[in-house]
Amino acid sequence: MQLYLVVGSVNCKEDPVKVMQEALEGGVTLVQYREKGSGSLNGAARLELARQLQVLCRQAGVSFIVNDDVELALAIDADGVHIGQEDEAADSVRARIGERILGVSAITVEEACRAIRQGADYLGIGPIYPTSSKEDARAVQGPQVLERLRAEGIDLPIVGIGGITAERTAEVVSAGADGVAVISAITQADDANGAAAALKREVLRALRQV
Ligand code: TZP
Ligand code: MG
Repeated sequence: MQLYLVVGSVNCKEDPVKVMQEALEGGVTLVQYREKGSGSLNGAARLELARQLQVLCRQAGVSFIVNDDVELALAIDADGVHIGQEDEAADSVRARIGERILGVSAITVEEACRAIRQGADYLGIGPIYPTSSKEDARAVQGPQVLERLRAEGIDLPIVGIGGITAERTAEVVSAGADGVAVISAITQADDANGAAAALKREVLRALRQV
């Protein structure tokens, strides 16, 4: 959960395969394939990119999770699925994916508790800060949302997401996250390897202090 990269063809400044290879070298610990938004790939192209990214993750020993698309996840034997509040219910996805990793996006204590009851393995919480990578993002929560969830006894692994940069990482981890999930901080960087390494350094430094 330390450094979670969310990646798809739409958000990448360069070839997603190159971006992800560099990001893995920089220390990414988990990858979510999120092929969404205008201009996103469908059909065979979507499947092909998923397969290419999955191979790189396997070589790096990093789990590969698919956003929303349970069929795709099962077709490529992905390590897991990530869903939001407006997607298929978590218990139904859990029944379809068996022991694979299930991540659920949540903001409120109620959403988090329901996700846990329905079989989530981890929670994605955000947007913590303003983001331009998700058109239909919910209201900005601030790191306080993480403190609130931890204070309510939510002890599942959590990644904060939304507008997170290396500079903001310590604040997110100190507030209760086990790691950070990013799109643009890595996929829009001139040097994805260096950007990932800087984020990872900040996560590890912050984790030592909590
Ligand atoms: N879910 C909540 S915010 C967000 C998602 C997928 C986008 C995060 O992208 P960025 O570029 O790291 O703000
Ligand atoms: Mg979704």
